[in-house]
Amino acid sequence: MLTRRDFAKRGMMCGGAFLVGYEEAAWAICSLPCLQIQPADPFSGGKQLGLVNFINPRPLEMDTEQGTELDGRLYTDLSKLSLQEPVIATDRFYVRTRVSRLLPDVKSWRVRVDGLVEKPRTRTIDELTSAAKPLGLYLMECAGNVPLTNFGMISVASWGGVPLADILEKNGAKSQASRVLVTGFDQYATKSMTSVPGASWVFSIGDLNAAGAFLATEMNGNPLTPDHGAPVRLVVPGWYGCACIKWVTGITFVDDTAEATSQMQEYAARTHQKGVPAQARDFQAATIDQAAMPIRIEKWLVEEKIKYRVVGIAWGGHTPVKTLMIRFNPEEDYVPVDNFVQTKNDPWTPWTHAWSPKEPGTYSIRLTVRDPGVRTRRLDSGYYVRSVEIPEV
Ligand SMILES: Nc1nc2c(c(=O)[nH]1)N[C@H]1C(S)=C(S)[C@@H](COP(=O)(O)O)O[C@H]1N2
Ligand SMILES: [Mo]
Repeated sequence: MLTRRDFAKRGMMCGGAFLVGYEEAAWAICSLPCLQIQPADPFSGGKQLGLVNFINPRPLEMDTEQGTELDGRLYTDLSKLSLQEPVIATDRFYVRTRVSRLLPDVKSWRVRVDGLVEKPRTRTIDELTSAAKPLGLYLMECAGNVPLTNFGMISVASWGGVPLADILEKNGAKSQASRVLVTGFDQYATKSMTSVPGASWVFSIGDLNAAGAFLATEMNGNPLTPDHGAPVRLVVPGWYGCACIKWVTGITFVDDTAEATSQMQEYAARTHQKGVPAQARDFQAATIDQAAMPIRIEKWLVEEKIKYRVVGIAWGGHTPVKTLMIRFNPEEDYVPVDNFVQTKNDPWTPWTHAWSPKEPGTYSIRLTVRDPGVRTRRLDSGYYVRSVEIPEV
């Protein structure tokens, strides 16, 4: 049997495998002659001169932890993403809220399963880790991912853990138990300047099952690190990170009258709710719409001419889209992205596009998806637009 690691190796040996859907397709593609990123590569024989940075109002340290506890962050430098390897190393995976100084001992950690159940019980961390299995590659994005932080609050990891459905099933929930409240440890030694402590979220059981939610104990083949929620966190594939509760302490069955938590209310606008509902049942699923953005602009010299290559990612949504369109300024028209093949919505799909700007100047790069029926609220509002200053053409 092939292990995940074998797949990953094959994927890496075979340039372009990732473009056609990493996991399923790596095998199929690699038994054929390896596909290149594109058949007629306009950059072949050229030399990459460097990168043109996106315009950002303030300089920012990427890929390094800064601050502590609720104000602790790490922003992932997306410009380093490889076209072949979708996973971000754990020490570069974005962090929103660093571990509390008051976190209890992880070796004696337990998760309560209680509320509207016949009999409450607890799961020890040893029970959870011994039931853990590899669950695949999933993306996480903070709902508050913004240009000011170079959109560095989005990453992909290979996760391991226990499907939440396995835990929910075995508990003899009462008939009125339609939802579950997942609670994380949230007491900090220092008061936050910017955030409200209290990370817990109420989900409908149907939403959790549909998303394939799981309790993760492993990330990229190792136990979770403290900043990523050790010893156990929730991952809800396709949902914003605010629902992916770290340091999980409890899973409580509740009914339709459950109140929205402070975390849900803090994130209501950023998860596109209508107002700030008081009750959990009035919250829409905090899912990520199909989205796309450029992550780096490469400057090349090809046959004595300056050329640019835009590299980007597409993610979110639940049905792959056929065409992604790019536009380099409001006066220009949208054109289809050269190399974009999305076969899976999760994890992200990298894409590339050759660009020869007509003159030096400032360009604002915007993407759009024209597939009917695909919801793209953030793309529609220009949320992921990035600007660059092109010095020479
Ligand atoms: N207990 C707890 N869980 C939490 C948070 C928190 O503050 N406390 N922040 C949430 C938010 S807003 C995000 S985006 C993700 C980030 O997970 P990461 O830091 O591992 O990337 O964790 C979520 N889980
Ligand atoms: Mo977040």
